[in-house]
Amino acid sequence: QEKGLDKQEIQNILIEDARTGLSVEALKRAISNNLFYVQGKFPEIATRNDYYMAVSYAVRDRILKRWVASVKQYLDGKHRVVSYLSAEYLLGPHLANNLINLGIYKETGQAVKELGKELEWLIDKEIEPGLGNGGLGRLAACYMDSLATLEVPAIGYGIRYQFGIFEQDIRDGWQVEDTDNWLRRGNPWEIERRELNYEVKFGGHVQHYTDNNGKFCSNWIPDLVVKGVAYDTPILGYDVNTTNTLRLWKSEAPKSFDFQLFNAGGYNDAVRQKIVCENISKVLYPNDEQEEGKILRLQQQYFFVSCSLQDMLGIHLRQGDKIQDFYKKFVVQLNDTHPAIGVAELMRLLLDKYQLEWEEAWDITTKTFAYTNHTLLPEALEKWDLELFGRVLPRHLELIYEINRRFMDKVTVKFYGDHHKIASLSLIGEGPKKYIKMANLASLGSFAINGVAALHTELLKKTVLKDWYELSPEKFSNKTNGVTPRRWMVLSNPELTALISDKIGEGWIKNLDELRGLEKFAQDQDFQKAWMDVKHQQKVSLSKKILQRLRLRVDADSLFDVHVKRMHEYKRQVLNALHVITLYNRIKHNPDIDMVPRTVIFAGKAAPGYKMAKQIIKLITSIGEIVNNDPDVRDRLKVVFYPNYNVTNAQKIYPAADLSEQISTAGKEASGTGNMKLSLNGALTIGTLDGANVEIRECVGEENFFLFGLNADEVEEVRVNGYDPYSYYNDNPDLKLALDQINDGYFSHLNTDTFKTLVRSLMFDDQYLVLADYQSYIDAQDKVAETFRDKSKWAEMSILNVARMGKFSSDRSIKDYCDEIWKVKPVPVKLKN
Ligand code: GPQ
Repeated sequence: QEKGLDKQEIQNILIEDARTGLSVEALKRAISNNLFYVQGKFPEIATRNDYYMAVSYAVRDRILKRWVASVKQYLDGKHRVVSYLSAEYLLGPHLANNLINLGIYKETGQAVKELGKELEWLIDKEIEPGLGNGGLGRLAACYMDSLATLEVPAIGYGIRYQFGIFEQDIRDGWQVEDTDNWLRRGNPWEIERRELNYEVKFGGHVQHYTDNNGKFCSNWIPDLVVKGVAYDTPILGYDVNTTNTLRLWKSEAPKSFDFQLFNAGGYNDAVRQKIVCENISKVLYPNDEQEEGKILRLQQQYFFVSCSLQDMLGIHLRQGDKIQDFYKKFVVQLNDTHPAIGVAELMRLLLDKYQLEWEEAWDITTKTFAYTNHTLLPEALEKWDLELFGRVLPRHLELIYEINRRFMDKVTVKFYGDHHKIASLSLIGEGPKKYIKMANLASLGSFAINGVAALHTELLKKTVLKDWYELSPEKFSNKTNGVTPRRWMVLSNPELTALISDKIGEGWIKNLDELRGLEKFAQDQDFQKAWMDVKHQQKVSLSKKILQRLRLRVDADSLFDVHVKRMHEYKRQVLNALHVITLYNRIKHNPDIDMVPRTVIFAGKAAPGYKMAKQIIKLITSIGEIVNNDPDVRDRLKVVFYPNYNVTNAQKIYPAADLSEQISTAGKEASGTGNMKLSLNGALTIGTLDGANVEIRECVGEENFFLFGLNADEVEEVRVNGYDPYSYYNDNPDLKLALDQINDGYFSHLNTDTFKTLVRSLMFDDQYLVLADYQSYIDAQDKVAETFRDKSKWAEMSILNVARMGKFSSDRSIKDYCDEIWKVKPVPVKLKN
């Protein structure tokens, strides 16, 4: 035993060979080699991207070694595996995250420096894979990180969109969209697995016949066959060897197909077919919590789910296991209803391909799937027009009819005479047009159903999934969301990380509850000062970015009031905008008013077809134009709309936030996760009792949380009694003034059309009760400002917020899923030569 190294460490050194060593020397050699042998360049002519690639490949080699070890280990032991099905993964840039999880950030920085470049400069070159819209896709990414960190065998399945979420630009104050060609410079993090591909059928018709044994059989004759090719991205855990797989499917034309046509002289048809096939994984639908009902979207869903299930069955059978034991090997988590077609697809595979009997197939299926619901918004609940569905998936329509027939037989007996309940449980909705209810398919086909925050789960049981809860209460549980502290603290806020680790060690990075150790320093003057210095430093950095990007100077001493998330009426960016106008009017009314200077920072994308959300962006930028250029305002108020909110930009914004805006109408936000990230970066929350805000407030203490607004029950009550926005407008002069200004064109060069629909909605049919919460919100904001004047008090509250946020690590969420739903255990991975 040498120099206090333990056995494991010595072994680790031995098994890191010349190619995958973690020392500065080894990294330097690897980067140089890659520049030469992979990029075909030498330093004099290498571009920034060449260096980025060279470093990334060096990192990838080190991850591959751990990946291979993980796969071997999983296969040897026949371990139970979590399969996460998600139409979205909002991963964020890989390089820096992998350096942190490998523990070689410093070493790589040094190696790159010795090669005459700056690591940060390369990290900033990466184009993030934006394969998701917002919270749902980002949650899947946090969960992949935690699964690997907790050493749980897992595979994430999804779609390799060629174009991810659009890039947002602001022109003349309006959002404009540009395509996200994220693959244009190549992707060093994925491995194309041409040999791993499956055929997926679409359309056509189904033949029925009885085989020689008298068995009733079905044969689906499609009119389109698409090939799904696997692209694997290794997901390395933090401070472990475990490296799981994110397997994304790209759609292509099967070779045989176009040749047939080609030989028949149908060249144009062949080319058209190829395009049809490739279109399926071409682009991410940019709607957040809004169902689209388009054929292509259904095709996308079925495409990736079918590839994934075929892949799992293949893995299972290759290990020599019985098909009947499939559910013991894999537990399949449905990330919302987007992959719910998997229930019918697994039935199809078990019945039509593996020739099982119905009861046996249904038993396996319902022991395989678990379903997470992410929303209570009715417009987000997926429904497919039955006729359209039948055209795309004729065999699945038959199966859904049969699943439903058997289910309805039971339900009709159980709830005899209760037609309303029976109709509500049916997988098929009636009306002028019949439709398929995906939440019902997911609920019936799963052994577990969960919501994503305590309040959300309770409301699910009372509203959207009420009948399902009454039918099978044992299926329901809550799994409050979490976020990974690796990306959202260590990576995005290294200064805060260093300060925390200096006080309580580094254990918190893997065991976030250890943040509790900061509590005892909350009143420590020196610590408070160091804490606020870090925050100030982050605000200076963000101010520089804002100056560069928007040519707007903001004061790093002002209160950074941050509202960043998708643009949605229920998230109530408008309520915040009304507050900004109110502050502005106070200044105009009393130009010498002594107020706490604020910088109000908004960011977020609007779905391209969501008119109201786009109008809200225009409102914010228009207010900014007036406020930011009014000499009366001086340094007391600034409004920023930071364009193209994505993971990269979020990592820059969170660390600089003083105040976190979580102001959705109570009962509308399922959980929220930005609320967690901001609080973990020391921001205090102003928020309603919605989603995970409720639990955050419980944890940090009500005295450290700025609460306002109606709660979910009161919101319901106001609605039942008839919400009358006009009365709030009439009775509140400040509110009246703000709304009149918007309406009269004060912020839109006297153009009264610009915000017409927005104002009309607020005053006459707003479902989100903005005006009802206005005064309560203003009062809470005044309290925020007063508190901010007392720097020591603010620091104390900020420290306590962070210290008490341990619950909101995605490690905790994943542990709960593992113990209570998935029944999987960690499988530590050892490196061997
Ligand atoms: N969420 Cl259904 C999305 O981001 N997109 C969706 O399509 C649906 C939900 C969000 C939800 O709004 C947040 O409250 C959650 O925190 C998040 O999912 C993760 O559960």
